[in-house]
Amino acid sequence: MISAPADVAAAKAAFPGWAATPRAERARLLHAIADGVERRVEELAQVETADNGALLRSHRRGVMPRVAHNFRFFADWLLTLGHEDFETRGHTNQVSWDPAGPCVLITPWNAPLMLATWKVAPALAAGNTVVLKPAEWSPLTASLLADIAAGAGLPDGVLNVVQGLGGEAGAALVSHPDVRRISFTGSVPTARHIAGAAAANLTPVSLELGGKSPLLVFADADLDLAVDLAVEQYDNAGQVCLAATRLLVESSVAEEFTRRFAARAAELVQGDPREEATDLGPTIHRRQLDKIDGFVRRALDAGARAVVGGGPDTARGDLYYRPTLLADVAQDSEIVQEEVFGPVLTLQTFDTEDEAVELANDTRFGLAATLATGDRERAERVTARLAAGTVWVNCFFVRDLRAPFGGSRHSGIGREGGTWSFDFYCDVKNTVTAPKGWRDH
Ligand code: TXE
Repeated sequence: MISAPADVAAAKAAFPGWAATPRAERARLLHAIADGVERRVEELAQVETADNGALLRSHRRGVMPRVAHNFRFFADWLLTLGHEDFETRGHTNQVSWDPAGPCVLITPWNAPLMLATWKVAPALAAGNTVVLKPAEWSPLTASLLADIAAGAGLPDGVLNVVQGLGGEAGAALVSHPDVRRISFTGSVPTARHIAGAAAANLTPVSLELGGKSPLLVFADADLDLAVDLAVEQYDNAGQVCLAATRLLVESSVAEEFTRRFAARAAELVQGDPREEATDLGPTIHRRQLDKIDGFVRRALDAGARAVVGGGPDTARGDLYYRPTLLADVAQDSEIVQEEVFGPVLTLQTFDTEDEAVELANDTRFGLAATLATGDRERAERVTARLAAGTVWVNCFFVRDLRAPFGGSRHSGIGREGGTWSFDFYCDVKNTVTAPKGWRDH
């Protein structure tokens, strides 16, 4: 394994050549990587599931094809990125997007290749070189990606993958003075370390962190749709930063909603993530399961009531946590305020729109919010008041790469997607030329 500084040196050495590579050629190589991903979808899906335990069927049919799309999208976007010209008293201003330099990309285990390629694709498209450090719990697909990129003809040193522990390999990368951008997805405590290390070198940082997002269910909603949206929050065993883990339901429909939700949750198939019928696989590791269970135990001790689940499924081994819904929880309690990152939802009720908005916004996070309502005007009113980077109305998890993605407050700094990615991965330059700047030859 190459040590972290050696990889930064490789990225630094490869940068001038890659930055000078014509955009059309960079785009061609990114499409070639997408071709390589598409050829190896089955292998990537199998390996990702073996590594992190998320469902094989979603890796196979959803995630890996979208990984290829990530490269195609940013390759095509690169070709539309133009120069902006305007005039000042006869002088021309020309705004251009220059590649920034070597970028360090640090990614988590819950959606390893998907989250990595949201960063790798725009960073490479913009003309930067990359050092990618995947999470130590899910390292394999990043190394496969490096293999695919080499096979596609990406020059040496342009995409480097470092494997190692966060506190060692990751820490060495983020404190390196030759790094020009750091993009991180992961936990708040790690983000604090990274932001501190980056501050020493004044390296720009993009942080995509956790959430405690609400699902607001109004009495005028299609209740079956609302229940579907709520049950969807158990995807990936709840290990999703965007998950709407706080169900906020209007009092008049709370009983009916809870009854239907419990019935639907009881139908979920928990088991081997490689089986086609499985809805809910294992958690990433035993420590995560213990952490999830700790949150639930403390909530129950404080008076919460388990409407659904409420503990691990020990019959299946030591990695499975039963889908859980906790009611009778206080707004200022740990279970309502902290990210659990497991299949655990809370249920609270409200009587007015004001109360719903107040509860929704009352955490330190601001990543996403979901609304179930049949009233368009209400949706507009409530959306305008929600502190969230993404709001879904009567839907969930719809993601277009042209749209900004990210959160406010403890959910992060910056946005990924479309032009927001290029703004981050480029140094923007304005060139002003005098009206008679040129001698006639
Ligand atoms: O994340 P870490 P962990 C949350 C979730 C979960 C908790 C812990 O609540 O229970 O975080 O997960 C690298 N310098 N999320 O401990 O530590 C590490 O190697 C540089 C939410 O696994 O943040 C990995 O590659 N890098 C989140 C990456 O950071 C360091 C997804 C993420 O690990 C480092 C994952 C350091 N000092 C967890 N220390 C989301 N927003 O989706 C660690 N790393």
